[in-house]
Amino acid sequence: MPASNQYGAENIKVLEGLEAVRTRPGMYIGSVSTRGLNHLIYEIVDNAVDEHLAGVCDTIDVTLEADGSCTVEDNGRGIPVDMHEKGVSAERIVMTTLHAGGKIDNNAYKTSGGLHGVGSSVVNALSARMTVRVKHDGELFEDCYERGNPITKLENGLLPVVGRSRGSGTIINFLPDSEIFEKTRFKEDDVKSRLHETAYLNPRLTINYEDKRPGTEEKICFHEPDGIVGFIRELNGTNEPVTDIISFSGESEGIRVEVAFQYINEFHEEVMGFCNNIYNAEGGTHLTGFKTMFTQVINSYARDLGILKEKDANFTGADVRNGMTAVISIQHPDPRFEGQTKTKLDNQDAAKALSQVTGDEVVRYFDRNIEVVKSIIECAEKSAKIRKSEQRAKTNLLTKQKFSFDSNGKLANCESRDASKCEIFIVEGDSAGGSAKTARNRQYQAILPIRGKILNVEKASIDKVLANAEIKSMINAFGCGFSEGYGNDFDISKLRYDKIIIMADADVDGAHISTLLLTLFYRFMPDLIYQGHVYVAMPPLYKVMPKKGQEEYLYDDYALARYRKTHKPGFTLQRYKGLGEMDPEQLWETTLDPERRKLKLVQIEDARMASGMTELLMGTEVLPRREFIHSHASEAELDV
Ligand code: TSJ
Repeated sequence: MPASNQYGAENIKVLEGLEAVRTRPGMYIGSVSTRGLNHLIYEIVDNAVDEHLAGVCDTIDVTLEADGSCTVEDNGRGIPVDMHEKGVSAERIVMTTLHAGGKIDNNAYKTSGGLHGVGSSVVNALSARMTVRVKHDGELFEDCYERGNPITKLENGLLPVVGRSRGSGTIINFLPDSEIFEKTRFKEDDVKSRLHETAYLNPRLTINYEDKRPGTEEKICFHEPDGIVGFIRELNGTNEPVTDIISFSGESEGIRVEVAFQYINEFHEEVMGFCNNIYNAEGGTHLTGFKTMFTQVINSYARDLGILKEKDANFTGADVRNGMTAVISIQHPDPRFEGQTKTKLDNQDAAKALSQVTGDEVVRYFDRNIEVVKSIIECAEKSAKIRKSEQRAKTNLLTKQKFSFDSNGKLANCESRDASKCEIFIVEGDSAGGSAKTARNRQYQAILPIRGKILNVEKASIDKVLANAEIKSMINAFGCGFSEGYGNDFDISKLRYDKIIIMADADVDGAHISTLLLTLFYRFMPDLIYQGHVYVAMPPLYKVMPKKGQEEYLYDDYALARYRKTHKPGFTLQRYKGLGEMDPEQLWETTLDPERRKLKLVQIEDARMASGMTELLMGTEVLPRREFIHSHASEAELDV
């Protein structure tokens, strides 16, 4: 059989595979929202990072092109373009086969964390067009696709040469398909922070980022030779350090382990885990291995130093990590993931490896730096003291005030007690709260108005948090308690609402309120977010009333720009400054009615970012705060 015929048959199967990706894109990239869109870039960049991990690539260029496409170029060996056993260029197989197996991507350290590592073919399938260029042996090869379908004619199964090249490498340009994605504009802030993170995790890699899109033009070089030590430095920013940044690495169970940590003078704990350079949002065995051993080590020093007496109980893990910022990065040859979003590392050998390397290296450091151990123990003592007094406060809250929410009259509860059908709207401001109470479907929609700015839980001590009336009424209304570092009284099975919907104005203050609420949930009720119960309502920004035809609500400035292009001028435009400006009927139509409203499901990364932003917004530094508010003021969507 001639090679081309063979390929013909193969091709049909291939396209069926990619068609499945287009039918259910969410299954491959998580969602078709901006998150999924940005994920396309990370997927392609991860392929280049794999080449870096193979030791044959030190530079990756990522360009957001003016036409909305993205170009990723590396200086690696170039995707193999030679004849594959199936009778076509290997590059074709890589770009058109789901989970292209075999030699081509059989890389021991291939990224495969959760949603990642789905393969370049998925990006190809979800791109209106994609161009692959490979520099190899002085020649420039090219292959073009539309929606995953190859449109370049092969010559005896091989790619055409379109020019000369110097060096070797791979250049991918792709334009996300607007038939698939809700929005096709990459979010530069997410892209930049992800690329920066990648640079921290790969200290010998340089990533050149360029945004060529009109209005957001920018060029940044991400190169972080200090690696995760630099990452800790950035995470801790200008906080007052309690210790130096301590770092160590080692190998155990065939797993490479790298750890860096530092204590700062804050009631805070942030321990981030990465496996094969992919962030593990839900943590996993590497983190538990580290934490368990670290707790053991500190308690053992505390006893040796006589700080804990025989009768004293050990410090808890949370005590010991009070003030800690840590990054744990491992390279695992065969990572497995579990959890809600498949981002929780599941390999037991990773726990063993972390326990072993941490036990050896931390003790070695602490033996030589005993004053560091003492400062860490001081942090733990502060935490233990608060833990004990708060335990009492908490018992009071959960027993005596259990049903205060009904008597204080703020919560307008719904009639149904079937949690799976119930929703609670957290509404900023009494006037919007009043409208919402009138507008809602009282059968299954509850309204909880909150007043003013809620407490910033990032900075406040736990007793202040629990004393805050707004927070108390939320905890009481949700019905499932809360968890914090000192113990876990959170029981999601008691949750009284399937959806918790944050409803705030589409302006700076509203974004701020949302950020604070997300921070609260992230710190004290993270399972609400992990299990997908938290949403942000998206009230419209505009109402347009044409002279003839249907009036419409528009949800952002893009929608308005589009409307202007597609409609005759002379329509009336109403801009909503806040939810309070809508009458109950409008509020129902635009924001409450499940048939018509727009909700944004909050993901754990959103909350993590919100928690970081809270520091920016509430911190003492005035400058970044103002800059942040201004740079985000135009984003009508609360895509924090
Ligand atoms: F796949 C892709 F399109 F997503 C992509 C792949 C995107 C980008 C920006 C780069 C790459 C890529 C792939 N860069 N470098 C490589 N290298 C290989 O695929 C390769 C080359 C040679 C050998 C070999 O064993 O000789 C093995 C591999 C995996």
